[in-house]
Order: sequence, then C-alpha cells, then structure tokens
Amino acid sequence: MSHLPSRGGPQTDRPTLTRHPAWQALVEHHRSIADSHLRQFFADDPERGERLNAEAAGLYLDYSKNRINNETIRLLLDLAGNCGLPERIDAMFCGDAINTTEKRAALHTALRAPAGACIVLDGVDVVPEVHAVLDQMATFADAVRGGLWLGHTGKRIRHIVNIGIGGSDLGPVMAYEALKHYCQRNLSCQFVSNVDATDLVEATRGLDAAETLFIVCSKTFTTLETLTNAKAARAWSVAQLGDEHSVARHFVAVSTNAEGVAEFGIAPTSMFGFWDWVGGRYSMDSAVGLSLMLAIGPGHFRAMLDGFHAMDEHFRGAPFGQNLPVLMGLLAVWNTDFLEAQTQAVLPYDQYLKRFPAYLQQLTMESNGKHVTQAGARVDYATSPIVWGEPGTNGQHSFYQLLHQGTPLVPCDFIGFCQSLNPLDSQHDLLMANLFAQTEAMAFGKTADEVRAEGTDEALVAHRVFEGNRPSNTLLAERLTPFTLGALVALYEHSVFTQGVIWDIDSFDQWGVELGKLLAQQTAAELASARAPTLTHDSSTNALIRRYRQLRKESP
Ligand code: G6Q
Repeated sequence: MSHLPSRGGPQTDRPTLTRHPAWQALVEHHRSIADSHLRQFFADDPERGERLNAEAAGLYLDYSKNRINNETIRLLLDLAGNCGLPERIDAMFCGDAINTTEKRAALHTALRAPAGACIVLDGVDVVPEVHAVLDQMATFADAVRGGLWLGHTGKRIRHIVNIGIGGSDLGPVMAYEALKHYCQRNLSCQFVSNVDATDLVEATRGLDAAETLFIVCSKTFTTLETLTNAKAARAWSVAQLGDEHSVARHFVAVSTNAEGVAEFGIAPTSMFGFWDWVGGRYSMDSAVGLSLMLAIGPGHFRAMLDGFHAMDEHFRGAPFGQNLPVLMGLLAVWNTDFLEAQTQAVLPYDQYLKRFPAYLQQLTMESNGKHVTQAGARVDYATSPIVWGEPGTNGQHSFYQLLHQGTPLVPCDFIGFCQSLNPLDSQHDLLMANLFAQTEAMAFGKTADEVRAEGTDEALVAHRVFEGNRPSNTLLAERLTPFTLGALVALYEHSVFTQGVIWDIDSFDQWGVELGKLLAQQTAAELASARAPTLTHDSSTNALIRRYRQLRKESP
C-alpha cells in the first residue's frame, strides 16, 4: 500500500477510505494473493479467459490477465457499493452539482442524449438546447462541405484550422485522426494549440486564406494561448484578403462566452454555444467537435454520439459485475493502490488512434490528479496513475523493453480491431498477432528453465528471463467506426469517474490548470515591459528571466 502523509482537514460523512472495512478487506485479500503469478491464476482456473470478460456497445473487454481472482472482483464490487457509486452515477446523470468545488453539474451525458429525452437542470430541459446547437452545427457543416458557404472572395473552403487548447483541442484532434477514414478528403483540418508561434505558422504555411476557415474554440474565450493565436490568425487572414470584412466568412467561434466572441469580432450567428456544465475535457461531443463534424459530416458525428450514448446507458443500467467502465475503473484502483503501479500504458493497435493516449492523459490525469478528498482532507492513498502510450507495433520497438523486463510495474490497456479500415494483404493479421502475443508474453513471461530449454548460453539465461505477471486489459471491437469511437471515449470517461468516486475526489475541477493560466499572465507582463521591472520571484526564476531578457535582446 502507498502511504502519503496525512495532513488532516475537514471530514466527510464518509469514513476515510483506507479505514473503511471494504478497503481493509481488500488489504487483507491482497496480502493473501500478492505472491500469486498469472500463470498460477490461469492454472487454477483454466476457463478464466472465457469468464473474466464483459461486452457492451460493440466493445469486448477481456480483463482476465489482471492479477485478480473471483474474490478480488467481489471485494472491489463491494467497495464500489460502499463508496456510493450507484448513487453518484445517478447524481451525475441527473445533473446534480457533483463538481463541488466549482458548484456545477458535470452533465456531458446530456450532450449525447437522443432528441426526445428529458434532462432537467435548474428547471430547464437541456436536451432541446443540445439538439438545437447540433442542428446549427449540421447546417453549417453541410454548407461548408457542400460549397454553399464560400470564403470572402467566393472560393470554396478547403482548409479548416481549429484554434483551441486543452479540452478545446485534444478531443477534436484525437477524434479527427481517429476518424480520418470517414473524412471528406478535399477538406483538410489543422489544429493549432500552442502559444509557440511555430504551431500557427506551420499550420497555415502554404494555405490560401481565401480557402481557409478558422474555428476559435474556447469555452471561456479568455484563454491566453487561444486568443493570442486567434488574433494572429485574423491578422494573417486579413493581410492576405485585404479586407477586415472578410473575418465574417473566415472565422467562427465555439464558446460559452457570447460577449467575448462579439468583442473579438465574430457575429452571434457564427457562434456555436455550449454550457458551463460541460467540462473542457468532456466536451468533444459538444460544439467543441465542430471541426470534427466539418471533417466527417453530421451523419458520422451523430453516429459517434450514438456510441457515446450506448455506453452511457450501459454504465447507468448494467449490473456492476458486467459493467465495463465500472470494472475498468475498479481494476485501475486495484492496480494503483494495491499493486502500487504508478503509471498505466494505453496501447492502441491502430494507427488512427495515435492521439488517443494524449487525449486520455488529459481525461485521466486532469480529472483524478488530485491530492485531497471532496471535503478537502489530504488523501492517504494514491490517486490517478500517470497515463502514457503509443500505438502498437511502434512502441514494441522502443519502450516495451521496460514493460517486459523493467523494474516498474506498468498495467497496460491493449486496444485492437478485428477488421482493418485499410486491408492490405495480411498486414492486419500481423498487427493483431503482435497485440495478442504481447498480452500473452506480459502475463506469462518465460522462466529460466524455458530459456535453458532453448539452448541459451548459461551466462545469458538471466538476461533472457521474462518474469511475466504484468497485468493488462484487452479491448476488442469489430471495426473502428464513429459509433465505436464514441463508445470507447465514454468507456474511459466513466472509468475515470468510477475511480474518482472510489477515491472521493472531485474529478471535474482543475485548479492546477487555473494556476498555470494565472502565473503565465503575471510573468508575461514582466517580459513584455520595456523597462526591466524589479523581479520579485525566487532567485532561480529571477536569474532565468534576466538571462532570457539579455539573450533575447542580443538575438538577431
Ligand atoms: C479542461 C480544462 C482545460 C481547458 C483549456 C482551454 O477540462 O479546463 O484543458 O479546456 O484550458 O480552456 P478554454 O476552452 O476556456 O479556452
């Protein structure tokens, strides 16, 4: 067990997690199976691969290669019940203010509720509003894709540039890459997020402003990076088109801040709204996904929403023992707090999912990278693991060495599809053979006797031993479709939520991100000032700023 120093703080009515009998039972149970190997688990229960799985919304989860047995699952489910997971799920779907530190609902599930559903928040049914924005997006997307919405000079739009950062970037870019197969190929999409001007300059290099549409995507419309890039993009566009009025045909906004959008010079009719109950990292299925809808079309976008919704329904209704997000969330808690794994690798065996690990980094670590409970008491257990990953098979030729033989324990999520979107000879079989073989090697390893039996020189035996016993989940789906992607994202959203409920943290705030926004503003003012102001930071920061100022002056 990890033990972080406790600093006290206010108490919830819920007993401290680690003192709870359900947690203590898991501590005891962990002691009893800590020395067991996955080889043993499979020897004791040869059918577990047929049993320890669950299926929903087109996704099949095999969790049999985790270091668990039936009792582990029983105790984890017991813990979930004792932590009030059923009530918390209801509270989320009903729009209760479960984001307690920001006093707001986390109602992203309403973004994919079908028309005709009714979800009342503060006396208003939000579903018609959601569908009104979806319709507005669809009308606009059809007009751009069909050549009815033309640029200022009458040319067709051929390039979309989404300007946004964090939640206003990572979801759309991940989904755009994931669903490229479904894109209208005569429309390119670029994503600019970094305040490093290189991002914007490289994204717009060679583009014809007359054919380029910018989407300024910012929930608050105050984010420094996004507004800076948006202003630079407007200057670039107006300089090429030679007319301020061209902004009306080349800039649209996605935001909750109508005033900010108007101040920037974008008309209300070119703004696509959403609501404060949509968190940034939970927003790719709102108007924040406008760039994606432009790329794949409204039909595919709606199919993606159906996938999200199917997983929502499963999460809300399926018994916990067969509930994919609940099982994955509980296994993450088990791996983090009982096996003391500090990181988790996400390994999609699909090139289209190359940005999926980066997307999950934000979803997971911004949601659950917290050190206090809802009531503000310091936790005495580990919370979010560090999430990282790369697509297979590429990762196999780099960091898998550590996964197989390194000292840290890294639980892995393998993700694969039975059908390729680009079938080429037998390449897909090769890809999937690698996935299956890796899960097997990680679980079972290779003993010294097995290595010797291969005729290995005795001096090399130790080097060629694979201990195995590395836990993994495998997610298999038939084919990467918009529906499947929606279900996959919702699966991880709800798994993250499940973990947050067990850990008793607010998974929907992000004070660490807010801190970064404030600090940068203060320091930026110091760098911008013509006269060197007195620096009041620590000696290290002061020296770095002085050195930067000096070298900046001297650079050509
Ligand atoms: C997400 C975070 C953060 C946010 C960005 C962009 O949950 O709050 O990543 O999305 O800071 O914020 P804006 O959309 O307001 O520009």
